[in-house]
Amino acid sequence: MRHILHADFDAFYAAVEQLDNPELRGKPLAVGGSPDSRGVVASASYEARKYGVRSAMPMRTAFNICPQLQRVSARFDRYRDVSRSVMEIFRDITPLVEPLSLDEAYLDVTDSVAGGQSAADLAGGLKRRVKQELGLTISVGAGVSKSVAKIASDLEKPDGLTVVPPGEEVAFLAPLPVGTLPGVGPKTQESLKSHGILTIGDLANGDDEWLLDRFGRNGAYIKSLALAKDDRPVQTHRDTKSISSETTLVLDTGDPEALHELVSRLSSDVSRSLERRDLQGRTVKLKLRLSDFTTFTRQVTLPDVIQSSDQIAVAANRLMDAETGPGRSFRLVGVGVSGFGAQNHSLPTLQARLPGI
Ligand code: TTP
Ligand code: MG
Repeated sequence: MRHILHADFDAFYAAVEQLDNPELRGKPLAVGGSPDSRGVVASASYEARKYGVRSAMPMRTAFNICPQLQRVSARFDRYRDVSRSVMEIFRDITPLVEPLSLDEAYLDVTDSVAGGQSAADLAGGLKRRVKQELGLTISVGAGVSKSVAKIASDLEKPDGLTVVPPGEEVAFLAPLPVGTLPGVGPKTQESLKSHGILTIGDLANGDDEWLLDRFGRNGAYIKSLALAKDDRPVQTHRDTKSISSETTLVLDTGDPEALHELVSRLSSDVSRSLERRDLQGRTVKLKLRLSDFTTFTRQVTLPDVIQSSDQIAVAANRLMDAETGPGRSFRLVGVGVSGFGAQNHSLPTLQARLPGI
């Protein structure tokens, strides 16, 4: 049996801004773009959430529903530093840390629990350390699987701590709305509702055939999550060998302009994934499938690590240009970045933490 913690900062960007600027503390705050330039809310403080302000909301709407709202622009470098520091605290507890984004991670604490520590104590200790060393609050969930731990961490936000004891996960999940499950988005939720499936418990008792028919393999997958069957292991960065994104075209094409556009879009997907995981790589790979299904890859290794969408697109499009030609059309294009080895996580983290120690 595994023991997994899921930790997630409360109102991450907004909390960092309130930490750095005491005048913003206790006030409704949104971090994001200006309402004049169609900005959106990236993060809302819990004070702002009382008025209904939420992530991804247009900033103009946020000001309409909360006129006294304070707004600041995002400072990504600062959030990245905080993220590195918190991941280092997590790695002090276990080397098995899987960052999901700058502000959340899974921790596999199976060994510590086997050694006699309780998941509740480990989670509580983690929260205390983060508060002491970084001045910020995280919410932590503990359970025997990733999905249970993740759902648990969200339950008592902010500053939450929810432990689901082994064996109680099905009962824990049953009363929650089905949309709480990772993988059940608004559309799936709507469709499930039309079939009378409102809670995770309803889904756990759902008709296999209907689910398969309606959602394909994802139907079986979400039902297994509802039954608390989830044996995905925690994967550290060391296990992440590459990040990629690919698309099968509706119509095969050899048009250089269309291919450039596609490669640029895939590059931006890859860049976003890299940013979320705080990874940079040196090798850019292009995967191609021709109309006759011949599949091959081309790759280039650069002198320096890269992460930005433009840098990836330049390298990938150069590889693409070498493959386009008369009579050649493509049915699949993929872009990937690998070669993360050159990156050193611990150095900047240590520097960022020194002042707090
Ligand atoms: P979240 O963890 O989803 O949100 P949060 O930390 O602000 O609030 P909480 O966890 O307490 O509900 O996302 C982490 C950060 O990612 C968030 O602070 C800002 C950024 N983000 C965006 O930029 N746009 C978005 O739409 C979302 C959801 C998050
Ligand atoms: Mg968060």
